[in-house]
Amino acid sequence: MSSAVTGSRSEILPGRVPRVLVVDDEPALLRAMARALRNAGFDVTTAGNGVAATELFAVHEFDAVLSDVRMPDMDGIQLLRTLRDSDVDVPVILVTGSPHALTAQQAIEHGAFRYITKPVELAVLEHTVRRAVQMREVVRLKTDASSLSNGACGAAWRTDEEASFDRALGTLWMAYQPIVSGADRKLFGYEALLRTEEPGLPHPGAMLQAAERLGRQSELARRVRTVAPGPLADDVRTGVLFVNLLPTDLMDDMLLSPDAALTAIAHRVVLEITERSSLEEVTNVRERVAALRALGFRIAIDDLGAGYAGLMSFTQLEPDIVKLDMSLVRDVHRLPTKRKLIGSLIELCKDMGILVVGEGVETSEERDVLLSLGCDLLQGYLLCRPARDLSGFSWG
Ligand code: G
Ligand code: MN
Repeated sequence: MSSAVTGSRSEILPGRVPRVLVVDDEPALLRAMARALRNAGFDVTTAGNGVAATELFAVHEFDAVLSDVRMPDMDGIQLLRTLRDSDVDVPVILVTGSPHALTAQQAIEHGAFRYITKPVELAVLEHTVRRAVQMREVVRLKTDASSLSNGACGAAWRTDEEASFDRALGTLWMAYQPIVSGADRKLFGYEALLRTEEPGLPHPGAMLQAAERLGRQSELARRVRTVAPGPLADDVRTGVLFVNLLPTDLMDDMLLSPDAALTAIAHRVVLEITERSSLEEVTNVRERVAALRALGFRIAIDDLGAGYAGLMSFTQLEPDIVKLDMSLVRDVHRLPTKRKLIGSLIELCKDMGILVVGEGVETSEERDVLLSLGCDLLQGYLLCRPARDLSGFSWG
């Protein structure tokens, strides 16, 4: 942490050290969070429970509050409500060990600034607190300006898009779609696919674009990687877990963290890197991929045939698995050119010891042509749609 942290005190609040109140009933975690924030240049006060926190508000002003959700007597949600009821408009960041949709919803309804999950990554913690303090300052300035000009301006320290993104992050879940072996018709594994309950961001593409606009891609990616193992984590019979990396993921050192949820089951995880976006912006691709392999991860090229990176990604990533994009698979039984193309790609992959997945298989005709061409693995609506639970599949 410490010196690598971006931004000095003066950059956050001119001429003043921002004051943060940290509330948690677990003394060790309270100390660790307080220490990390002090090292990052915040003036930190701690409280062991919600009641003590509200009492502190009677005598101090804070620029941000970081609070555990589950605490005896007064939990984090009650603390948030108490503050709002007494018109204290401080950004509150909630921290929880059990990311439950209901709590997320409640947190957002009562105007939590953000909602982060345990195990807390100190870099995320610090970044989030920094943003909270900055937003508070923006609101202060706006409110001052509007009172001067007599205009109406609510203390909305979050934009609508931030609020929507927060709700999406809070209600994020994964759908799982089976990937099946063609040779023995047995389950090979599942791909985890991002889903949210937020109507403002109804599909993964919208969520990714919002993350990009808000500069919150790594936050989304980290959340995906934390949630993805889900029901597969403790049951090896569920096979291999395929997880989509977001374009910026390869640049995130947290991906290599030995403590991360995915790393714990790395030998059962295939990281899918899409061919749709270029790897040009990623520095040291080969080193980064080698480090992932050293942890036990396998690498797949996703959406092959849909992007422009083409076969260059083969040399950059040296994939273990290649996933043929559904645009190639669609109507392969009717289109000789597609059949030839897929046939050659499969041959090339076999030569290189790479497994091939046919994605988006919707008809038995597509399935049969893929199998006749030697495609190792199949995925698509024909076998099973993505679902919240680990579903079985039918051969179609
Ligand atoms: O880019 P990637 O291949 O990870 O995207 C997979 C997407 O395709 C998911 O959103 C999933 O819901 C969807 N999908 C999975 N199987 C099929 C299919 O058979 N047909 C169509 N149209 N979409 C599918
Ligand atoms: Mn994919």
